[in-house]
Formats: sequence, structure tokens, C-alpha cells
Amino acid sequence: MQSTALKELKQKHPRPRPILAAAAAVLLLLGFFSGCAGTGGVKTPETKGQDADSREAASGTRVDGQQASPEGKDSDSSIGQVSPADGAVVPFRAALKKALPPGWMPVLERGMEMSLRADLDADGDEDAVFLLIPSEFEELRRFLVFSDYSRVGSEDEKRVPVRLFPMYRRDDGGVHPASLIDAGSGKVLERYALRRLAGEGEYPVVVDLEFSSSKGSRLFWLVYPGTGGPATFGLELSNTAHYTIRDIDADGLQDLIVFRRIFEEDVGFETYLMWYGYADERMSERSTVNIVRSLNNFLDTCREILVRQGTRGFLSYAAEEAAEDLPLEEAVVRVFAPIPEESEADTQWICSDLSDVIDVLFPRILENPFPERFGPGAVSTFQVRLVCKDGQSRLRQIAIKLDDNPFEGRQYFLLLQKTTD
Ligand SMILES: [Ca+2]
Ligand SMILES: [Ca+2]
Repeated sequence: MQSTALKELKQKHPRPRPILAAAAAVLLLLGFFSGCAGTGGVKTPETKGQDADSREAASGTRVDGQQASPEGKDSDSSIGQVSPADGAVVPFRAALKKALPPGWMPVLERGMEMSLRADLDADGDEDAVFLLIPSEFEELRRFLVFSDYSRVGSEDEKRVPVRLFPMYRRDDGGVHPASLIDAGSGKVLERYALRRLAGEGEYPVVVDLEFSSSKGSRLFWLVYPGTGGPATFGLELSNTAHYTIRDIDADGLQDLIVFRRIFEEDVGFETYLMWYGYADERMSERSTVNIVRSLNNFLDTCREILVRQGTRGFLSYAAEEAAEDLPLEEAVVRVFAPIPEESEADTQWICSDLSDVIDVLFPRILENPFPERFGPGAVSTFQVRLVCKDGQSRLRQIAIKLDDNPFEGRQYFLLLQKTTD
């Protein structure tokens, strides 16, 4: 599915969201979790992890083995008449026609009922999930129209309720529709795709939807653990929030990290990082940290330790671990590196002796200094003033690293910077 691939691409390189007035900066973020009806019939998860999209994209052939006809006609036959053991196809679309609830219609792509295909219940047979909208929204029936981001700005567009309609294939070759699942509603459906949190061929499998509106976006996941019924997970994100998906704790499962930027009287623009992860067959919130307040706290503590315990205590608290292996003087000079544009005479100088460093003045941080979509390598540099016992002082540069997993262990540390020689 080309358009699905495009959506994925758009998620990785999203267009800038419009910045709303401060009054509209109120952010609503809520996670909700609820179980859905079980799918039953669970067997050993020995699935192939192929999904319909990749295979369709690769071969131009429908997953069920049928060529998409130019007219987009569905030539499926009746339900459960053909056994997969015969090498024949499973007629998901025919089953959809028979089971379609009154008042609902499937969203189409290239004239075909759009579905995601994967072995959702891990019984060895591929299943399908169709996307339904109310019949009154017929003008949005084509995914191309429903996903058109330019509709976000239009005033009169109503939110469209969306239902997921899973269908499970059984050993007898028959197709069994499950209950409709409320996937929420939205103005523009930006993405309808499969996502595998543990990698290709592995569970959980996620049916991933994202809606957009002028106020923000809404994420809906239907999470199939491979060992039972799916669980739902949703997030409402205002325009001052966004998310990234990556394995933040390196346990092999992708995580969802949300960034919320909020103005707070005593801080400035604070940024919260919220970690949602998969455990116990569902997505749930793991941990939350803030950026600005915790960074100021870190710098305050660094200063306190330097003043009270001197440079050695300071380094062991504040600097990256490799600093322990360096001679004290070199470590100090590399943590408090010369300002690049300073003259050579200035660059080597801190104090006549390390024990003469009696204070350090850090800047007050007023907003998140790290790249919005931080990842490994998120570093921010600041100028600081080192004060010597003789009353002299010098500007130096520190490089603060936000840890790759700021939710566990220490959130920040100071990097050893390059020396000038
Ligand atoms: Ca299955
Ligand atoms: Ca993880």
C-alpha cells in the first residue's frame, strides 16, 4: 500500500503543526486502557510476521491471491467455502459483505475495501482488520480523501467515528467476524497501518491509527499480544505535544515517548517526557520526567558539590564515567572546555591549580535545550563561569548530555569534550 508507506514517512518527517495562541496551548493528554473482547482460539505463536502491505507493495498482488482488477471489483466468493489447505484463498471481502453492520461502510483504497492483514491471534492463519465509517460520511469513503491533511483547516468538517472490524480465519478456512471496536473519531485519518513493537514476525502486533485536527492529534492502538484478545490504547495530543516511537530501554520492544511542552509560572516552558511501554499484554504509562526543572536541579547540585567537595567529587557526580579514568586535571579541562572562539592563551587557562577552583556559575535554564525529538546523542552546550580562589574567573563551555534513557538512572551528565591540542 503506497499510501500507507507515505503515512509512515509523514510520521517520521511530520509537517510542522500550526502554532496556536497561548490560550489554546492548554494540553489535554490522557491515556486510556481497556480490554476488548477476546479473540479465542489461541494457539502457538509461530507466525510468519508477514503483513499484507509489504507483500502487496512488493508484488502488486492482493494478499488473498487475487489481482486487484482495474475496476476495483471484489471477486471473492462466499464465506468459508474454500479450505486454505487446498492452496486457495480466504475470502475476507465476501465475509465483510455478509457481516457488514447496517449504517456502516468500509473505507476504500484504490477501489478496494481497505484491510490490514496479519495473524492477529497467533493461530497460524492470517486475519484481517477492516476500517468502517458511518454511511452518512460517504464522501470520505476513499482513504485518499479521509487522509487528506488539507481538510484539517476546514471549519465545517465533522469528526468521523471510526470502527475497526477484525475478521479471524479459522482452521476450516472460514472467516469469522469479531465485534466492532470503537477506534474513536477524528477529522482526518492520517494513518492506518500495522506496527510490530518487537520486530518483524514477532508479537505484539498493533493496528495503528492516527487522527489529526487543527487542535492536535489522536492516537489509537489496538494491541494484539499474540496470546489473547486485543487491548486498546489511546492518546490525545494537543499541538504542543508530539511523540516518537523507539526502544528507549533497549529491551527489544518499541516504546512510545510523548513530549508535552507547557508554560509554568516558576519554570518557563517546561517539557515533560512520558514513557508508554508494552507490558502485561497492553500499553501503559511507565514513567514521566521533566526536562527544565530537573536540569536546573542537576546544575544546582553540580555547583553545590563543586563548592563543598572540590573538583574530584564534582567529577564523579556530574561527568560521564570515562572521566574516572583520566588524570584529574585533564578531566576538569575537558569538562570545562575552552570556548571555541577564545584565543590560544585563554584556552589553556582555568586556575593556577585545580584546588583553586572554588565556584562555577551555571546558566538558569528556561526551556528545553535539547532537540525536540531527542534521541541518542542529544547534547546541549552552555557557557559557564569558573571562579578561582584569587578572584579571577574564566568562561568555559560545558556539554550536557540527556541520557538515551532519561527515565532510568541519571538523567543528565557532563561530557568530556575535545581538547584543543
Ligand atoms: Ca489468525
Ligand atoms: Ca522498550
